[in-house]
Amino acid sequence: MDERLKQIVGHFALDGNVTDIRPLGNGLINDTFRVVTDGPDDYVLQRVNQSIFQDVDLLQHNIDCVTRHIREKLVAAGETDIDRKVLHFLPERTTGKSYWTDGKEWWRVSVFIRDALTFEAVTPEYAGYAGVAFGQFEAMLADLPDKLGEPIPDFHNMELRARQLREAVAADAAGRMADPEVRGLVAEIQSYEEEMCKAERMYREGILPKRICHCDTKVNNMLFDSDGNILCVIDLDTVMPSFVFSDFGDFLRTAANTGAEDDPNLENVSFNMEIFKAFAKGYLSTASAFLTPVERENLPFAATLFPYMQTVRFFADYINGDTYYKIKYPEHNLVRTRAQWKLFLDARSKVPEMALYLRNESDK
Ligand code: GN1
Ligand code: MG
Repeated sequence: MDERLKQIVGHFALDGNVTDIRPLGNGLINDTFRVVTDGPDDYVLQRVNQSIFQDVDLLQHNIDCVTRHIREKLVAAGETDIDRKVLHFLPERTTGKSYWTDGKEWWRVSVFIRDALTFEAVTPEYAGYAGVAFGQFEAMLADLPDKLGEPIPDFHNMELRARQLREAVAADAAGRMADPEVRGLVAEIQSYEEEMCKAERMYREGILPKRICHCDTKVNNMLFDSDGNILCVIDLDTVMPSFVFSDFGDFLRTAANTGAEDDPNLENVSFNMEIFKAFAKGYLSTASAFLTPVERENLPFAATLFPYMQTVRFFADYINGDTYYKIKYPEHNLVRTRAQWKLFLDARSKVPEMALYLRNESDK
């Protein structure tokens, strides 16, 4: 066991003795470990990536407000097993804050949720449960009394992401623009830019609201129980005001992809309409209560926006020389870009079918 990690864990009041600390999950940003104890609970230890989240105080403030609010709602609704339905962060022993820092690194500890399953892919049935849970998550946060900051300003702002790609291309910091494939892909991606920046325009026109969203609803950030119900949504770092498109679109980007996010075989990658339909149906069953017509009409757009935005983000990182996402091999971000691009094109070709499905659902 890593003694340094054990020391860090010692800043939090755990129940029981630590018997092991081992890597957990496959997030692309933070470092995550499972802390095994001989007590009743295990814990999750996480190092917050401070080069990405520069204001950890603000970030943890958001998380504290959101988890407290959800917990209160669950209690009020008479829910059982609440500790498996919302994350519980331990206070640091001396400051009482939900993180410990030595000024260089930021760490936090939460209770490990027992008997929970995570998936990289889901069935239509599970996608339906996920849709219901997301609508509920957004509805629960609709009356959050606290004001949340943006831990990453303009995180899901497509205009900003498009600008970052242009800046990466202009700087060509890693010399990757010499590759004709890269140049060709830049031009192809940019030809859709105006279409894909529609949400920001609607926001400026005052016809699209922002609501508190999770903003990282990829399928492996959900914990399911053994019956397929969503226990809770984890990875709350990016909870902030955004368009509802964020959560709807990012879930489908991962759940409706028939391949992997970084699939090297593009034949595996396509947008699965059965997952779309099941998820959308579940989502509308709980979110219809608050969605405006503009939000609702643009859900098919949301399903294309997130593969597009992720293409742009992976690609900008590749061109910048891989400074943001963890990579496993040198071309990883290019492989991710190609896979997300294929997914975007396929999802976009299915927009009419998505729109038709949603219209039929609302006529029911
Ligand atoms: C990152 O931390 P993780 O791996 O859940 C990223 C998301 C991307 C995702 C792509 C803070 O999420 O926005 O969609 O990778 N998080 C941040 O897999 O940039
Ligand atoms: Mg994650």
